[in-house]
Amino acid sequence: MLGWSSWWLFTLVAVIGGACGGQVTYDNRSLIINGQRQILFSGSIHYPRSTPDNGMVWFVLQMWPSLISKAKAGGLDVIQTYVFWNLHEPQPGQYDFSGRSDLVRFIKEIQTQGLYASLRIGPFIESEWTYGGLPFWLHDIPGIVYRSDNEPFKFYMQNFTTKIVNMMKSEGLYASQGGPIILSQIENEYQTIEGAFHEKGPAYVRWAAQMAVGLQTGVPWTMCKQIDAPDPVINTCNGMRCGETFVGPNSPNKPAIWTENWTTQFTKYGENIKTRSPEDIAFHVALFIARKYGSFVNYYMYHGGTNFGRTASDYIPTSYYDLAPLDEYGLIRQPKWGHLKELHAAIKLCSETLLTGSLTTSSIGEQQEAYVFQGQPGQCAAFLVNNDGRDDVQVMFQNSSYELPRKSISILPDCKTVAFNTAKASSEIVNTQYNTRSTVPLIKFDSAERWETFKEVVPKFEETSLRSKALLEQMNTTKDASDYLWYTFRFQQDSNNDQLVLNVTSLGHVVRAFVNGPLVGSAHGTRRTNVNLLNKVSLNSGINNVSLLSVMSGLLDSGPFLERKKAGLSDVIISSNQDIQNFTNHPWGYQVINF
Ligand SMILES: *[C@@H]1O[C@H](CO)[C@@H](O)[C@H](O)[C@H]1NC(C)=O
Ligand SMILES: *[C@@H]1O[C@H](CO)[C@@H](O)[C@H](O)[C@H]1NC(C)=O
Ligand SMILES: *[C@@H]1O[C@H](CO)[C@@H](O)[C@H](O)[C@H]1NC(C)=O
Ligand SMILES: *[C@@H]1O[C@H](CO)[C@@H](O)[C@H](O)[C@H]1NC(C)=O
Ligand SMILES: *[C@@H]1O[C@H](CO)[C@@H](O)[C@H](O)[C@H]1NC(C)=O
Ligand SMILES: *[C@@H]1O[C@H](CO)[C@@H](O)[C@H](O)[C@H]1NC(C)=O
Ligand SMILES: *[C@@H]1O[C@H](CO)[C@@H](O)[C@H](O)[C@H]1NC(C)=O
Ligand SMILES: CC(=O)N[C@H]1CO[C@H](CO)[C@@H](O)[C@@H]1O
Repeated sequence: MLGWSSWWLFTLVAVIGGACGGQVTYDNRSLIINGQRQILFSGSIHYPRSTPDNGMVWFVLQMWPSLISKAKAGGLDVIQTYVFWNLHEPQPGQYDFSGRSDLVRFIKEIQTQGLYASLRIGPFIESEWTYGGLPFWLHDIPGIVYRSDNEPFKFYMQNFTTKIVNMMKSEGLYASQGGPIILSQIENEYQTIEGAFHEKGPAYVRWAAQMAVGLQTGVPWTMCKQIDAPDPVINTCNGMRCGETFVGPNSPNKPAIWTENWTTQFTKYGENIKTRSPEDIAFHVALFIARKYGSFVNYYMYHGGTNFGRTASDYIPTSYYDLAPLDEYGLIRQPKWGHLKELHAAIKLCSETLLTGSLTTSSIGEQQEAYVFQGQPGQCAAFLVNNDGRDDVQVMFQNSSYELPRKSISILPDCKTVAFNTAKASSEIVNTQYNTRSTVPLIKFDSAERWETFKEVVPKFEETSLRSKALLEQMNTTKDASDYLWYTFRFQQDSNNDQLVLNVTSLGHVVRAFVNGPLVGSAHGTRRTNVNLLNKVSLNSGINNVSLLSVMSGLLDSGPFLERKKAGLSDVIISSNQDIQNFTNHPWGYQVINF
């Protein structure tokens, strides 16, 4: 914790050191800011996935300033964020930019700390965020088809994009106005679904590019994973290995930019937690710079944070990219943070040579190659690449011998001395403790007065007011007011029978079944499979009451025709050895649970 006096001093220094933007253009080597080519390291931090403050314990919960300063200390130049449409426009024309949604405050914090910002407006963002960032009210706009050459969708997309751009302009936040924003993104990985829209796909891409460019931000626009991004919009690479997979800019005057480089894989319910080693990340960053003239690399995520409330998409837990260089709580995660910091420092030692020098590639072994950038007389930088995943090797380069660990790249900022090898962590990092988190209790919730209990009533068909003769689609019924929808029905049975099976199929995501009162079973699906509940039940002679609670774990965030996607129960059957009773088309009663 800083004392007050040093806090003021820190703020003063930070303001003086603040990023002053300038004209941003580009050529085929890099973005050009105020006439200077730049190699930029960027990291994604999404403002609504952490807390600006809570007005109470500011030094603990004021996360934005500390996240940004730790990113800066890790060698980043740029903070990248999406803009979250459904957070900002929960109802048409009603906006919210308060608290965790305070985009302007977040961008100004980046500026205060002397970094640049990259604003991915989308406004479709995917991002494991509910409905991919689209407000659910779009669903009920007549004739709408999302992300296509469709007038209603284009109207609302242009309306929101304009709102955000105008807001940034009125606060003077574009680099062209002296602010920190040097780059903006329109749409998001659209190419992956473009084919589904036939000729309306390319038409939409052209429209989106033209609309964005027409907003005159004074800084370049990108489209990620979009090989046909129209000039002057820059097509950028997303993925884990852009040094190998990126086909390159689609026009000879555009730079090679990597907008999404996974630092780990996001976690899904029911699946194992996967991570990515710092050595693998560093290898591919160095390869992208050496082999593709890469000049901008963004880590997705640098800090993942928390999916608060109902903001996560289907089957995504509240913790987001906890294994990123900054963990969910904003604590530095070693060795990832430190390893990447050393990589950034090594690249910065030779950035001028990389940005102006001419590149020659040569073979220095069967699976080894050298990338040499030759600049002004005396300027030379080299990347020695060992693609061999099994063996460490000894190579000769410019008459000197170098040891290259398997699957690694050595960076020689002067073509002589190894400043960094992507597979070797420095002893300083090796000696820090990995993967430990210590916590200090601040508040205890152990007094009885702080607690209340609630007992939920299982509604019966009689008690419901919304009725239908068939199974209703869940999202269209809840209108996103809740994740919980009761489906109830009743039916007459002539004799007692305890040899029956209740079979419920649901398109998402959890089902809990109550028969004549008690819970008889529950089931859930996964990101790839539907829910199937099969439970033995016994029924009484007379009226039986079945209540099925269908729970969604967030709305879907991807795929074409999102507006037509379905969730909730699709088939309900009760069967015995002799016969099947099909309740799919039967009188049903519904109740939306609002908390
Ligand atoms: C960049 O453009 C210049 C001409 O402006 C050309 O000579 C050079 O080969 C290009 N470099 C790359 C990497 O495409
Ligand atoms: C957005 O649409 C609203 C009506 O819903 C309108 O009042 C507003 O002017 C529009 N804004 C822009 C920037 O087009
Ligand atoms: C390597 O050695 C050869 C022969 O001694 C010499 O001609 C050449 O200039 C040397 N190259 C470098 C880069 O030192
Ligand atoms: C949504 O519900 C309304 C009635 O509230 C109905 O008219 C409409 O057809 C439903 N749409 C879909 C896609 O199910
Ligand atoms: C359960 O119902 C589904 C959908 O009607 C059906 O495909 C499946 O075969 C049924 N399972 C059993 C065990 O009856
Ligand atoms: C089902 O609900 C009705 C109406 O509340 C009730 O009369 C009936 O006893 C219930 N059936 C069972 C088996 O609990
Ligand atoms: C139950 O009825 C629905 C709607 O008519 C039908 O699609 C489904 O195939 C039926 N299921 C069985 C197992 O007969
Ligand atoms: C190309 C690629 O793998 N893109 C992924 C990058 O990360 C985001 C967020 O985790 C995913 O949504 C993309 O599919």
